[in-house]
Amino acid sequence: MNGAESLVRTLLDEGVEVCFTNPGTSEMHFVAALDRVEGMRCVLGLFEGVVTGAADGYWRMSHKPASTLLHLGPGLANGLANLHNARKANSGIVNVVGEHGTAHIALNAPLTSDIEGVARPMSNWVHTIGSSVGVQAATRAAVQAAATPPGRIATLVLPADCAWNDVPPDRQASTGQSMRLARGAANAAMIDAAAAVLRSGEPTLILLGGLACHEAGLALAGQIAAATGCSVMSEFAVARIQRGAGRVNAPRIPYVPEAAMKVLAPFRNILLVGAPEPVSFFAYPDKPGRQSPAGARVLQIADVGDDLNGTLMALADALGARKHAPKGVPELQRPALPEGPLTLEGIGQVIAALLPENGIVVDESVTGGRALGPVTAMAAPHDFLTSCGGAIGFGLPTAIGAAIAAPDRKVLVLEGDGSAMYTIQSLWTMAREGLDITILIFANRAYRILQGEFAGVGAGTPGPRANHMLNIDNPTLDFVGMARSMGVEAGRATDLGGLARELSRGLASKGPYLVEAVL
Ligand SMILES: Cc1ncc(C[n+]2csc(CCOP(=O)(O)OP(=O)(O)O)c2C)c(N)n1
Repeated sequence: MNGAESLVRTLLDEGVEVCFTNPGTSEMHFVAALDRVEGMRCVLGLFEGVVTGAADGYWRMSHKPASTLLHLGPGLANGLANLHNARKANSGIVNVVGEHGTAHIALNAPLTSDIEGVARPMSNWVHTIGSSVGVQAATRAAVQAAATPPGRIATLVLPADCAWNDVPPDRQASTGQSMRLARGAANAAMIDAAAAVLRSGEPTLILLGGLACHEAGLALAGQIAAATGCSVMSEFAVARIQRGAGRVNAPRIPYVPEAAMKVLAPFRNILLVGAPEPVSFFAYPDKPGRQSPAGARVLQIADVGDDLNGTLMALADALGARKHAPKGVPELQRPALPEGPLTLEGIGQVIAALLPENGIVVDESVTGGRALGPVTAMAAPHDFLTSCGGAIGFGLPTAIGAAIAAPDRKVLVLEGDGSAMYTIQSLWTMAREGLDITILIFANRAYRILQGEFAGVGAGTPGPRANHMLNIDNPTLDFVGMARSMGVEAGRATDLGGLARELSRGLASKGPYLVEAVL
């Protein structure tokens, strides 16, 4: 057994069953090991942003780390934006990054770089393997780091000689799986403080994040709301929220700062359960960064890595809320399919009407999806995944990982045309792997959000050169053609009737299907 085989065997032994890859020469022994060792599903991405984004989506739906295989510093660097998103989503990922053989590094060959230096800003844990004998222990430590609550980015650098050198027979035995670290226990003092706030009768918001946005946490928050009259919302940048008919509706805080501040203005108290304090995405001249109203009390009841359901349960018990039916549970209401021109409201209705039961929605529609929240709150129950780090190019890769983690569920990606172009080669992986993903492209032919942000930051009105940086209409992007060229069936919609037909076709198929909605 060589070091590469030891790595693959140890990953499998630690429960890592999927590897998203984009290899090069220094990773060939790892690739060879995939042939020799049974059980690792390997998925090729044609750009490293696809690879890292897919690992993010896989964790969000399975709560198991996937591994990536990346080619030295530049391969890792190509994957960093989606590693950033994954880190902000608290996703656990084990990156395996190939490195030159140890003796070769001093020769400063073209691909030589400071891999640890590239890895560190987007990783919680970084380690370079020293020998083939050390592979097993290092791999176990990497998986343990990735699985540490709430989920972390672990980057393991594998020099080529550590991959190709043998592990002597007397060092091959399994050392046993690594320990999984537990979530932080509910904090009794914080629960007492939160209960006192909720009993005071002052306007209070429970703001949920992380795993508190799954069905059980939402239900507990809904019981507390029923008992105390408080409100329940979720963070804007939510990794995965379970929503739709039959589930407590915890609307996300809006993106636009003015809208967020308006929503938060009534509250004297904000209790954070797995969510950070709400702040604006960006700094704007003369606008505060914090969105909570001045003078409001903001209490962090539990951090995202803590036992959030345990915290909510203890809080509900302290308030005698467990006997109540949860407040704010919408009933199923499918809108009638609208006709007419493609408006964002109309598109929202079509999506809400057609959304399949238990679907997974990956949202990177940017401005296109702003009307979706209320209408899909009454749609069939679904999981909703959004970008937590704001680096665009997240949606299509994340859908790949989600589809692989949940193969019996339909994935619907809502994707801005500008964002789609960052990782468009994801379509090829979807076709190759036969993934059950429907993609709706909001083809507004512009960086629409930036047109609003231009005024928002006080830059005035864009002139011709500035406008040239904010439009993507010339030449026209042909998403149907791009999809077909990568083996994905596709169709175009220019009105709401056409959208309903195209979306229905995609949702009825078992493979990837792209719909370009021309706005
Ligand atoms: C990695 C990265 N590069 C650039 C940006 C800046 N940015 C934010 S939104 C956006 C354009 C999004 O366009 P599109 O997906 O078409 O959505 P729309 O704004 O039209 O709704 C850009 C370039 C970013 N957020 N992340």
